[in-house]
Amino acid sequence: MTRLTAALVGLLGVVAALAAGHLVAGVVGPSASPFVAVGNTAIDLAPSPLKDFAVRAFGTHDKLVLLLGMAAVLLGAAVAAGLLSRRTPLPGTVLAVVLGLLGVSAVLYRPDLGQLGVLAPVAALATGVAVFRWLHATATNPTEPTAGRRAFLITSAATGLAALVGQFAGSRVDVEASRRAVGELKPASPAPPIPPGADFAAEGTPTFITPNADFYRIDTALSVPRVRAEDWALRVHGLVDRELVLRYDDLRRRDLVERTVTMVCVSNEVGGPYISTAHFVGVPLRDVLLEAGVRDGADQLFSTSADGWTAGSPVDVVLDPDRGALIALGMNGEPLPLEHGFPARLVVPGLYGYVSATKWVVDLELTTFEARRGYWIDRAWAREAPVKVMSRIDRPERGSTVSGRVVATGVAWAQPIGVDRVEVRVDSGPWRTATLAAEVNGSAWRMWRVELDGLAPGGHTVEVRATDRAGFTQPQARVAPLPDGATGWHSVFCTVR
Ligand SMILES: Nc1nc2c(c(=O)[nH]1)N[C@H]1C(S)=C(S)[C@@H](COP(=O)(O)O)O[C@H]1N2
Ligand SMILES: [Mo]
Repeated sequence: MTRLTAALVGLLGVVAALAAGHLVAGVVGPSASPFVAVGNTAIDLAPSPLKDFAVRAFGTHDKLVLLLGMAAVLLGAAVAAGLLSRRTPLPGTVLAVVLGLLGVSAVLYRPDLGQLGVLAPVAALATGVAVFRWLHATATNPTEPTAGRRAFLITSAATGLAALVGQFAGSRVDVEASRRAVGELKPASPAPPIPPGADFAAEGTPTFITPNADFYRIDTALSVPRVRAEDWALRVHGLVDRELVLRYDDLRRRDLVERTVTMVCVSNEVGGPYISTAHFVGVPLRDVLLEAGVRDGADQLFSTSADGWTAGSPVDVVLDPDRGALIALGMNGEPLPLEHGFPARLVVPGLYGYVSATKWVVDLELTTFEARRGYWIDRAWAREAPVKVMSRIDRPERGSTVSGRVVATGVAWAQPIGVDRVEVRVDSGPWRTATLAAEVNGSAWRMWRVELDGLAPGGHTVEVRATDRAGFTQPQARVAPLPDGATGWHSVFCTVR
């Protein structure tokens, strides 16, 4: 066998195995696909410092980096095993079995997959071994060199084709059709319209409402959970008077409410981008919890998503009628996009996402903070995480050169009570009070602007700080996001021409 053939045999064996696993996963659950399951398990098992580093270094591309890294390792191993197998098919067979078993253990470790899930990696293992050994035998057939070559080519083409079919067939759980079939989610009480002048978008702030396509996305899911509305149910149980099981239609037929909420991630650095605002439509979480009847002693609402991710929120917060926590079904006039939690998610104003905003939510358990710990709590993040008052400078941009009249703009937030004041200073000079845009509500961000006149040519440092409605001013000292959110003043260096 030539080196090239040997490498190809190894490569095709692995590709065929992945395709078979993916194909079977299309039936037993997309996240059972061995590649995805191993990736998801790697995410869950990765030590917290590594995960925090990945988020810092690659931001929301961290998953792509992981997938590409895994693909590179896998293809490298396949080629190496192929090259080692020029005399005997043993090394390649061993690799196929080892990778298959890795897939099996990853699937068994996933909390969201039933026993049937192992069928996907088992199919991958069997296909990998069979295809590899068949190609190997064909390529090394000494009696019929031309027939052998032809058979090899045909098998290779068939494997490639099967891999393609596997890619397509594997991802066919028709959740898009289910989402389209939902139609309009018309709120009985719509949110007040956003007043004109609620943002300074023409001068560099974000638009007040973030379009769904631009809404920041943070989650541990390598493949977005694909739950159809008609298959979805939400169980409410634990320390309650009566257990509830709510179906999608049960919820959407109620009087839906719409609320304008700014969500923010605890991993957002000072000046960072993981913050967005939407009109969320759904059912008040409080109403559902009161229907179930929360028993004394329950201090934690423990929510679980379809993929096994969990979060714990304080019961007094989610029961607070002024807080307005939602079981959201829609966002900005559409059913939730798949990556933002279709069919349903939680939205709790004033709490960071990791302790409240469970996407693809399927289970609400009333319990205690003693009894259960959410996903990130065992990974060094704080149990209670209210959003901290914060402000960000959007203009002038960091490192930019500006000329003429300098207008500084940005956003500030202090959910759920709202922003009272934003101040800006240049080169540690006196604080100037910024003009605030119209207030929408205390749970949404507030845009600000200030004209910085009389700046001499040269470099300048612009700093910002916000004060909330309780009179608490954002502290100056920089604190990293871990364990309960960053603080410190955002500052930007720019040059005036
Ligand atoms: N199922 C699930 N829900 C989740 C998460 C997750 O990893 N899995 N991440 C949370 C975090 S950390 C944040 S900040 C918000 C982000 O919501 P978004 O992606 O819709 O902006 O979702 C929360 N809900
Ligand atoms: Mo987050």
